[in-house]
Amino acid sequence: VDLAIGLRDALRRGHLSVAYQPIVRLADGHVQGVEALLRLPPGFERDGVVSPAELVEIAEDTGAITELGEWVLRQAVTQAASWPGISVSVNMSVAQLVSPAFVQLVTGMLDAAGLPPSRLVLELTESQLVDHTGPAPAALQALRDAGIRLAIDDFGTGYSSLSYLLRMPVTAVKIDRSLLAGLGTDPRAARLLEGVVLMARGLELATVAEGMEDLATARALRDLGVQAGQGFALSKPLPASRVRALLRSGP
Ligand code: G
Ligand code: G
Ligand code: MN
Ligand code: NA
Repeated sequence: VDLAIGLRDALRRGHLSVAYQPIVRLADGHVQGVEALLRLPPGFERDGVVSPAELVEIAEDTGAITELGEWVLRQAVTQAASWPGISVSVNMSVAQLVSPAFVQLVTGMLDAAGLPPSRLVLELTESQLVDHTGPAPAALQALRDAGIRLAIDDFGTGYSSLSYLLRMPVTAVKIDRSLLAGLGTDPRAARLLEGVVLMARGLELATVAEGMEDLATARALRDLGVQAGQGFALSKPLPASRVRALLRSGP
């Protein structure tokens, strides 16, 4: 079975979509950006694939991720150009980033859409950054030189090496939700997050906490100095039309 063909077919038929989860400044609730997330229609099933994460994983294994990733990126960049001021974060697979033509592809999309490069954030997981098959620092620097921002996704779940933070020209860390788990109950969870915040400040990295499921967690993270957050307590991923309404009315 050829998922690549199934995928191309699904893209052409408009079966896939992109949802946008608000990223909120914790100090005042201002929506500073959104994360683009691939979405499947209800009842979507192709070769046993039922979730976006599974689709991404299979696309990575079959090479179809280049096409899928490019489609998501173009959707996100085009949508974001129609929204005032906010940034759009897009998840990257390593196969996209290691392509030598990637910088031109992205800057071409930004130009065509009229989106300033500083409003695009590319997210790479910590494990992709640390792995030896991951992008070279120079490839990331080329994106930074073009004005595009780079965030480390799932921060705190990759490898124990932190030395990559000194090599990779990233601009933000997205603190994985597993680090938020003990916040209400285990005082050590707060100490750990304090350490992450201090480190991020020292390295001039922005901080975004992921997976805030209740407002008490959002408040605790704000008090610990985390700058921004996303999660079901603040907003679920939304269709593009609802993002526009949200930006008009406030959260
Ligand atoms: O939204 P959800 O929790 O189902 O996402 C599951 C996983 O799929 C997450 O790890 C997310 O990073 C990943 N994902 C969602 N959209 C994309 C995408 O466009 N590209 C890549 N590479 N991963 C994505
Ligand atoms: O791996 P990545 O961080 O890109 O994926 C983010 C995923 O987390 C998305 O699939 C999104 O649907 C999911 N997500 C967003 N907010 C929450 C939350 O508050 N709780 C949980 N469990 N998942 C969330
Ligand atoms: Mn992400
Ligand atoms: Na994450």
